[in-house]
This record gives sequence, C-alpha cells and structure tokens, in this order.
Amino acid sequence: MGVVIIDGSTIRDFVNDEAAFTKAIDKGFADLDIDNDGVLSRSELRKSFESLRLIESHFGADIVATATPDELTKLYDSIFVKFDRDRNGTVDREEFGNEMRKIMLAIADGLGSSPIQMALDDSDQSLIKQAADLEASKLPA
Ligand SMILES: [Ca+2]
Ligand SMILES: [Ca+2]
Repeated sequence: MGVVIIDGSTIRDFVNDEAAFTKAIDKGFADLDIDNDGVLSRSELRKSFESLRLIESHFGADIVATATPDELTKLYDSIFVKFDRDRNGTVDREEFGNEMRKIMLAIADGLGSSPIQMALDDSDQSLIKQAADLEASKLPA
C-alpha cells in the first residue's frame, strides 16, 4: 500500500496524454468486456465502477458505504445512461472513452490545485493510480 499525492494537474496530464490515456481506456474496456462481445452491458459497467473505485473518487466513499442496494442500483443506472449516449442499451468503446475522459476531467476540476492523498495498493489498476504513475514517471530521478 502506497500513498500518492494527486492534484488536478496529475489527472489532467494523464487524460491529455493521448497515448497513455488511450492505452488505459483500451485495457480497461477489454478487462470489463467479460463476455467479449465488444460492448459493455449494464452489469459489466457496474463492475467497472466498483473495480476502478470511481464512485468513491467522484462522489466520496461515504456514498458507497451508506447507500442502500436500491440507491446504489439507481446511482449505477444514472451513470450507465450517461455513458450510453446513443441509448442503444450498451456502451461501446467510444462511448466508454468519451465519458471516462469527462469523468476524469471532472475529478481534476474538483481537485483543482489542492492536492489530496490517496492510499493506493500497488496492484491497483484504477485510472487514478495510472495517472499518479504517469506523473511519477516524468519526475526527474
Ligand atoms: Ca460485453
Ligand atoms: Ca451505446
């Protein structure tokens, strides 16, 4: 378990690094598409939010800890609708990438220039962790 310091620019640099972000999204999408049909279903997307810990990042850990199962389902449904731009009931790679970009930038705006500390497992594959890793890789040794 390591602690990383993240501020808005950490995330923004990651999202704006086309190669790094595209790679992360591609990998994330492939990992999430459990049945390999090329699109994400409602339940696949829900798993992604659980595993990427985006709800916690975006809305705060308290929401997830205190919400009833019904409330959580509603929350995930509302997120799914945001992703599913063309309302065809599934999320394709492009819809996924576009919305993840928006979410990451919203998180970046929320953080602004006030750094926060996040405790992240080394095996953590969240986009936040990847953003932190990218920034670390650019620091002078
Ligand atoms: Ca699928
Ligand atoms: Ca769609």
